[in-house]
Amino acid sequence: MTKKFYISTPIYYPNAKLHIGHAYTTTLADYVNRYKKFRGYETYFVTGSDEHGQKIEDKAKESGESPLVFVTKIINTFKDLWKDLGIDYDHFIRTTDKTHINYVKTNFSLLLDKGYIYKGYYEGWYCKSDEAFFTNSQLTKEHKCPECGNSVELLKEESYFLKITDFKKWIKQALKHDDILFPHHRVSELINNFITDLQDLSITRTTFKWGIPITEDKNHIVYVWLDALQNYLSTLTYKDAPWSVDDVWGVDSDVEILQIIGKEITRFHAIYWPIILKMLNYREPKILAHGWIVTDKGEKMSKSKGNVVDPSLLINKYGRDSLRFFLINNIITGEDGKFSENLLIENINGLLVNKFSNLISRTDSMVKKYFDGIVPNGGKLSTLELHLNKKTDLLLEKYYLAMDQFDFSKSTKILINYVEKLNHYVDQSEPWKKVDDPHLATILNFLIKEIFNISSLLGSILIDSYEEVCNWLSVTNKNHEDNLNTDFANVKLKPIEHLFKRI
Ligand code: ME8
Repeated sequence: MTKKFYISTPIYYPNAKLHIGHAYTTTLADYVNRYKKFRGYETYFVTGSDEHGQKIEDKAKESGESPLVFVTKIINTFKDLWKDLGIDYDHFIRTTDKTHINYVKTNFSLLLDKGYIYKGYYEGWYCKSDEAFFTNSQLTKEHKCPECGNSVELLKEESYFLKITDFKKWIKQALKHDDILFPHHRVSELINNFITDLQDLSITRTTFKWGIPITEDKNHIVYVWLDALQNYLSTLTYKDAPWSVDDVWGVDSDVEILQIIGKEITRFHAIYWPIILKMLNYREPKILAHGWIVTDKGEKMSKSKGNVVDPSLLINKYGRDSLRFFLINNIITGEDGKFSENLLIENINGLLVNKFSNLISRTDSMVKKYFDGIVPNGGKLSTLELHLNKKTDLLLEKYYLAMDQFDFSKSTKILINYVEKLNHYVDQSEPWKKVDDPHLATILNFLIKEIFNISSLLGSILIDSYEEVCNWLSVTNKNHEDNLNTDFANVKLKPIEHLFKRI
């Protein structure tokens, strides 16, 4: 039976254009999704936009538009960015879609019926820009929002609550013992900072209108997080969804799940979200909370700080493969990592040009020079090739392990390390000195096979380069691990440009 994989990104707020931080999360998700397809999985990849809430309502007002007109314009820029970055998602969900709205309303009634929702009053410090309430003890010393540092206001209003505290013991145990949250060190952080003080979650608002109205009480709209989190379920109720909610989230499901998020929304995804799932009799998610992209000076990039980098400019200037590679390789998965244009250029020149591109162009010119561009048949392997063959087996094992442990930045190091080994093999075997030696054919046959192997693995990141390599080798049946170790003997090489150029 084909194995199945479900992957999601956060749904982003359409209050401004996306920046490199959002591109980071979505690139990671695209990478894993392509990798899983390569391994033979059927996959479903969802991303989208989180459109309700006071912040968006205010922004739309400022621009003199209705909220829906305002967000629709911004969402088009999201979709353009994903296209430019090569993000191959299956579904773009909008929380203003009728299907999603109906789903949220129905589940609200269901949770109310089950006794998990009650009506009361909420009083707390509210941060508009994070759409989140904080208790007194969670505020900073300066009495500001602990997440973004902005001012908070004291609010008291009638609200419906979700009985989160009923599940306090359960979630603590689940976080400790089940593999819900990666990297694991975030678990103790979460337990120490949030579980001890855990309170029921306020899930409706009466002070603004831009949200999903509940059927039971016309003054209340669903508060953004209960609305937003359920996109991961409702996406499976759309007409074109390949699987149902039960197929993916049912307790007996064997679909693998991975939800990639930035670390600042871990509290919502690793505490409230599993509890909501539990209330609905669904199973636990698997969450990877990655670190932040920070500036050279170590400041978090964010819309509110105005220090963001526009990924579209980088794609135009350096190409999407370079940006995708940088993000996955240079930001240690799970930790904060710096972005600057200089770091990107160093990465392109040092790894993609000097190592990867160079390996292909030197091999290409030798096949063209010594064999008229037709890949020769290989003969008996020498110890050098046999040694490398062993390394290839190990490479695959190590690469698959890193990917399956969600250690994406390690996975690229493993691949680049193999590219280095292949370059070293060329230097050691000195094909240019073997013009009259029958082993020359074996060397070049072997190199072409290994270049295809490594390009196929890198192909989940370097999507355009992989296309070019396939074109060079006339490969049509691509992107599958069964094609590894293809013998290209007698294939006429097509022209190939330098995949990456020195900057
Ligand atoms: O939080 N570094 O949306 P959002 C790395 N709508 N990743 C970053 C980043 C940075 N500097 N800045 C943003 C929301 N991100 C909610 C989510 S989900 C049910 C609702 C990425 O537009 C990272 O993935 O503020 C982070 O979690 C997300 O963008 C926040 O996007």
